Amino acid sequence: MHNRMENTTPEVDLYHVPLQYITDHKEGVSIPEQVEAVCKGGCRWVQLRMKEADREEIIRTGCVVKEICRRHGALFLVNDNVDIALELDADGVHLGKEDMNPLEARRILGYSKIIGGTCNTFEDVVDRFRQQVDYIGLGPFTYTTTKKRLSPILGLEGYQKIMDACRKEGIHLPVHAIGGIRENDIQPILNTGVTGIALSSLLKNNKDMARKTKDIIEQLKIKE
Ligand code: TZP
Ligand code: MG
Repeated sequence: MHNRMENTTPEVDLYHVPLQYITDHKEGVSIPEQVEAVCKGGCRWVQLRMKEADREEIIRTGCVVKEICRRHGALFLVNDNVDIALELDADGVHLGKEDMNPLEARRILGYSKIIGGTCNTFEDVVDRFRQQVDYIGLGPFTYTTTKKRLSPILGLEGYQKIMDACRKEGIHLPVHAIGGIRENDIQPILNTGVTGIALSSLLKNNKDMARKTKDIIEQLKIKE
């Protein structure tokens, strides 16, 4: 199989953007404020995830978040909704298993946009790779309350198995671990071969989101 990066054209090399922040509701801190904080801390990849909001609210918030991301040179992706990603002219979309097929999303958004897909098993990875996604979100690492209807937990062993199988089968693409990741998990997770992490709670639940983001980025750099 080929390296996905050979036949796509996102302007950014996703292997080199190892931290993705996934937005969530936080009492007293709006989503734009969250995004401003993580960008200030050095995060360069934001996924707008607003599971409880209607289309209008997502668009309204997305316009503001996109401008913050642009100002900081951060990628701005939208969760689930290809049509909202299109309307906002986002950098891309992240698609779960119940969302639009990535090939269809590609047809709609074009080759310059980033399309990511959720995976829980090696079979999912093979499917997503064949559907020409630019990166995958692989998880959950462990239990988290951020996502409802969580897929089976992978743990370190799960990541190791899947990443080994990817290497064996020649599947090379950026892989972000996701789901319940705490600070002490980061190095062991990276050691399995994943190329980055996607975080919500760990950053969101910190009083100083910018500072925590900076700390995490330092840890991700050590790996390089
Ligand atoms: N998918 C699996 S976990 C998750 C998504 C979108 C949210 C992030 O999890 P956490 O534990 O809040 O970092
Ligand atoms: Mg989804």
